[in-house]
Amino acid sequence: MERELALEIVRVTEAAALASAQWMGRGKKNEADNAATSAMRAMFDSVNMKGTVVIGEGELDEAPMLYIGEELGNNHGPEVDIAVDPLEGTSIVAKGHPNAMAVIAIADKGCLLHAPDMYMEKIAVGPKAAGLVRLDDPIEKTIDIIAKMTNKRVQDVTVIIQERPRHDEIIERVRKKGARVKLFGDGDVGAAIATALPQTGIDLFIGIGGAPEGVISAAALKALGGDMQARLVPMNEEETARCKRMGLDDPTQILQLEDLVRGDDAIFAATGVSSGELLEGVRFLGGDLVETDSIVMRAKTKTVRYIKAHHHLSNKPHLVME
Ligand code: VTB
Ligand code: MG
Ligand code: MG
Repeated sequence: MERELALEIVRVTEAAALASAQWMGRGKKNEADNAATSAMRAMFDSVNMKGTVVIGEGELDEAPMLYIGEELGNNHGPEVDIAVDPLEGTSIVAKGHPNAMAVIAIADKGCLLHAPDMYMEKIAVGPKAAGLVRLDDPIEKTIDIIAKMTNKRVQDVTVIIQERPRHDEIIERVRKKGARVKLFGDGDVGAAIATALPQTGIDLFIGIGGAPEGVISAAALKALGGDMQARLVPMNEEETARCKRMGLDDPTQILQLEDLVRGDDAIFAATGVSSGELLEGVRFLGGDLVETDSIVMRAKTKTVRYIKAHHHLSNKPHLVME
């Protein structure tokens, strides 16, 4: 995969963030999501690649844009699979809450798990504990391993968990063990990636969230040298059948990082919409000036770039909210 693609992709997440940030706090999550999706879709046309959406906004008959199977790019350049979440955290943007991002993961054709839109159990850690944590280990044991590998006291180990009733038991056990719990409302891509960025102080991400988000997170964790294990959680016969159709004979098998994203030719890019663990959100600075913060990384070289950009909305009328 060509390395220029990494910088091209940031332009795409920036466009989605710029468009959706204008919807922040307006209580309209669908409008925010649509703005991100159409801005992202339009920008993809100019990218040098022959891409196919494998994780997107839905099946062909349910999503007008960025649907699974849609071809993206200008047809020149590498053949790649694309996973997108134009607005990871639609309801947080609607409420003006933190943590929303526009995200894309790209890998060589055939290298991203074609995760259906269902729940997935996930555990993620940074480089220091990579290869040492297991989804099925008791959480108490996992925390001990992390304390040892990060040279932290158990009471300083920080576990990030999505605030949902389904996580009540695990939250209780982490607290009993004496570790710190950081709860978040929405957006588990940022939470999973935060474990692999030392400046966040977050050591472990655990819980059940979206499977598409799991694959996107995995691309970033690969580039950051972190680790992840996952398992799909089909809730009914139909979801089980969907897992089998995508080639998983045992839908509840443990998926390693390598099963989620194969090889090391993967790129991850994100632009903050509202401020979160890894990125600041979009700032409207007055006049037509808008500032964005993005992160882009490549698994092959493990280079991580933080890109701050100043945009002049008067030069991007197609991204301005009507
Ligand atoms: C998950 C998580 C996402 O929505 O899909 C979550 O992966 C949905 O969980 O990051 P619920 O069904 O409990 O609401 C996000 O938080 C945002 O898309
Ligand atoms: Mg989405
Ligand atoms: Mg999402």
